Order: sequence, then structure tokens, then C-alpha cells
Amino acid sequence: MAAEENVVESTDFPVKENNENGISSVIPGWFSEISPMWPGEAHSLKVEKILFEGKSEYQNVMVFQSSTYGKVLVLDGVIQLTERDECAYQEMITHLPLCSIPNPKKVLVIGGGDGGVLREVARHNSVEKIDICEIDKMVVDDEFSHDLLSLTGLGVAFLKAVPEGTYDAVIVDSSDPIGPAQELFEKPFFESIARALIPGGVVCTQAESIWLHMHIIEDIVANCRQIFKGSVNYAWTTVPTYPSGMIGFMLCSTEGPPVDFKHPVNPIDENDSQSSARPLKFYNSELHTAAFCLPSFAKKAIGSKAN
Ligand code: SPD
Repeated sequence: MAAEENVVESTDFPVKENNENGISSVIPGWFSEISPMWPGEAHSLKVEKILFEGKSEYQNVMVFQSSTYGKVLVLDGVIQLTERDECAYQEMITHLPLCSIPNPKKVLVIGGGDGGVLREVARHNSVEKIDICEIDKMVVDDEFSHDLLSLTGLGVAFLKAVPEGTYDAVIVDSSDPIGPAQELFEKPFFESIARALIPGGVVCTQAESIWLHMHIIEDIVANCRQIFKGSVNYAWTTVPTYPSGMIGFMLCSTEGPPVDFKHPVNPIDENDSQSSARPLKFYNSELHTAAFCLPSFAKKAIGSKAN
């Protein structure tokens, strides 16, 4: 990319006004991600073409072709994934939990209607059943979705009805805690997950950014410490198109066979390139362990509360 293309004159800055939700806009040729969740900053991507725009029962859905990150899925003005960097999120949110237990068989994915987490869970040969709860059918129908993805439903209600001790692992691939995903960050939801897991079962939830959302992370950690009597850990990954360029995960296990999240017992990277249609792009066992190392300020705030 030519250097001049990166330089935006202040008079040409792409954001002129907010859309009807008061968040992001595509103005002249750029998408800028503006949200009260990250006030005072907005990452922008150049738009080549808008491929889909719609309003579902729950949220605004947009898919556009960007000039540098491939196709981009946006919900209520917030980037959910791009073709170029989705691997850094989908591989980590899936393999951090599934590589931490010996033999995952039954997995529940909450959210994840774009199919990326499903693609990653399917790499694990031990997995016999994957249930998926995606609230929004329009997300399932989008250009990213996986052919195998069919079940939609409300994660909160689904979990309440699930028999105790059903799943080896639950992955919560949610959007941010405003709008339809808000409940997925609250204590009763974590209690339902703990109930749905086998002893020594694991959960991995999207847990926001240490640069932007420490108060949210501290609340999640405090709730999880009360609910999950095994391990409670925060890990993170880089995602250039997410606010602050990174995102975290809360990993917890229920009482039972101990789970040491920092040391994977079920490595997937060794044989992956022979067994999969698309080899892993981001995850490996070294990165798995490194993902639990926190910068000092984050360690001070949450490190002592997690273990
Ligand atoms: N700030 C956006 C966080 C989005 C996390 N979920 C992404 C879903 C991708 N499957």
C-alpha cells in the first residue's frame, strides 16, 4: 500500500456522522468502528464493496469487501471477523480449551454463527457431537458460515434445559456485552455453563481487552472464581482488526480431574497439516502456553484473582 493511502487529512477523516444506532458509518469509502465501548478511538478499514446489508430481528448485519483484510463481518457497527485475521481468534478460542483436556467428545458452541469456531472444533477427532446456539439466523446465513451449521437458538434458554453434566467443553463466541450478547457476560449464565459441564469440563468465553475493558474482565474473573471450582485463567491473542488489537478469553474448569490450561495435554498442531483441509494458521502449542502470560498491569489487576 502506498504511504499516502494511509494518511488521512483531518478534513477528509472518514467519520462524519453516526448511523441510526449512533455507532459506525461507511463514509466516503471507509468503515470506522465507533462504539461507546471504546470511546475516543476508531479503527478504520477501506471498503472496496458492500456485499450485504440487512437488519435482523436482533441487530444490523453487514458484510463488506475491504482492501486489505478480505471480507469483513460487522454486527451493529462492530467488526466480528475479517478473512485475514479471523484465524487468530477462532483458532485460539477453540484450541485453548479443547487442547487442555484429554478427550473432548461433546462440545457446545454459543454464538459462533459465522461457523469459524465450528470449523476449528471439527479438527478434533475425539469430538462426537457439536451443538451450536446462535441467536441470529441472519449471521448463520452470512457469507462466512459453514455448511454444517444448522442449529440456531438462544444460548441462555438452551443451557437452562440441558441435563447437568452434558458437555466436555463449552465455547462462548459472543459479540460485545451490549445488545443481544449482554446476558452472556452475566453471573447466571456462567452458573448455567458450570451446571452443563462434566466434572473437569472446560469453558472458554470471549473476555474482551485488557487495554479497554479491565472492569468487565475483573467482574468476569470474580464471578468465575465463585462458580468454577477448578482452574480460572485469562489468556489473550492479537487480532489487528479488534479494538486495541487484542482480545482475551476466560478459561475455567469445573471441580473434578484437574485442568492445567497453561500446558496443553491434547496437542493438535503436530498432525494437523496432514489431517485437515486448511492447516492451522495461528495456533500452536508454544503460543498456547504464552497466551496465559500477562503484561504487568493486567497481572496486577486480574492475575492474582485468576490462577
Ligand atoms: N469486539 C468484537 C468482538 C467479537 C468477538 N466475537 C467474534 C465472533 C467471531 N466468530
